[in-house]
Parts: sequence; structure tokens; C-alpha cells
Amino acid sequence: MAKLPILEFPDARLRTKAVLVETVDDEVRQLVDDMLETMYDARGIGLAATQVDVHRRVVVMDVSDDNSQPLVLINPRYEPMGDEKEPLSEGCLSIPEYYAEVPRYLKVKLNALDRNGEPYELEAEGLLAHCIQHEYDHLEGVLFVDYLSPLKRDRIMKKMQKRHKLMQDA
Ligand code: GNR
Ligand code: NI
Repeated sequence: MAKLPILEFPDARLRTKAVLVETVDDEVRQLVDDMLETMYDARGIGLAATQVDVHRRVVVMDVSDDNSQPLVLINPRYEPMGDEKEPLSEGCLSIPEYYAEVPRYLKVKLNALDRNGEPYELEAEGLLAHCIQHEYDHLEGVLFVDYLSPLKRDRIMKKMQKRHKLMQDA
């Protein structure tokens, strides 16, 4: 297993649309394992391959308190169950230290492949449903700041650029 570097906003590579995985082979399983290690190390509840600069439709998640429930989502698709949305404070490993309320569907039905390439279906609500929608957005090149006003997004972008410059100069 290996820990992978995470791209940070406003890196243009985060805007890449990921392509479908054709076969779930050992290479994909290796990516999944590396992504799980990277996500747990960073203390995130989800990670999309886009964030580690791999533009394939692969996501890992674990919303449990004790890292006991890893979920693998390959080629995920979801449908909202009902029209109800609820705002929840979201963070993103690609936008560290910033949080904002984003409205998302309260309940969704997920379809995906697992690490053996087997299809499964899952009904999710609450944090899990939020996370599915957040990770799906990453695969489409969308970030939570895109839901904020241009003013707020710009403010976060400038602070992130400053942070990257400080890190570079250090
Ligand atoms: O760790 C994360 N927390 C989180 C909180 C609320 C809604 C979504 C998330 S996902 C985020 C990890 C991440 O950046 N995944 O792409
Ligand atoms: Ni994210």
C-alpha cells in the first residue's frame, strides 16, 4: 500500500472528468487500497480518484467512527429518493480548513461496483448520502466551492493560493 499526494484547489487537474472503469482488475484494486490508506491517513470520510490525479471513476468512503466500514464505489451512479434537500457543513481534503453548508439530496439510491467488480445497490441518507454526492461531483470535476457565491469562492481561492505560496517558500 502507498499513501498518495492529494491535489488541492484551485489545481486545474481537479476539473478533469473521470472515465469509466472497464474492468476491475488488480491495478484498480491496488488503486483502491492506496486510496483507502490515503483517506484514513488524512482523516477523511471519502476520497475520489480525481483527488489523487487518477481520472478514473473510483471512490472510497468510510463514514464509521472507527474506520471499520470501508466502502468501494467503482463507476458509481445515484438517483435522488424524493426531492428533499438538506444543507450540511462539508469539508474537502482538496480544500483543507474550509467548510461550507451545501444543500444535497437527503436520501439517494446508489449503484456501483465493489472491489471484485460485483454490482451492488445501497440506499443512503444523512452523512453517507451527502458524501456520495460530494464524491460523485469530484468525478465530474465539481467542487463544493462551486455551490458558493463567486465572492466566497474567490476568497477561498486567494487564501489557498497564498497557502501554496507560503508552503513553496518554506
Ligand atoms: O472528509 C470529508 N468530509 C466530508 C464532510 C461532509 C461532506 C463531505 C465530506 S467528504 C470529505 C473528504 C473529501 O474531500 N472527499 O472528497
Ligand atoms: Ni472532497
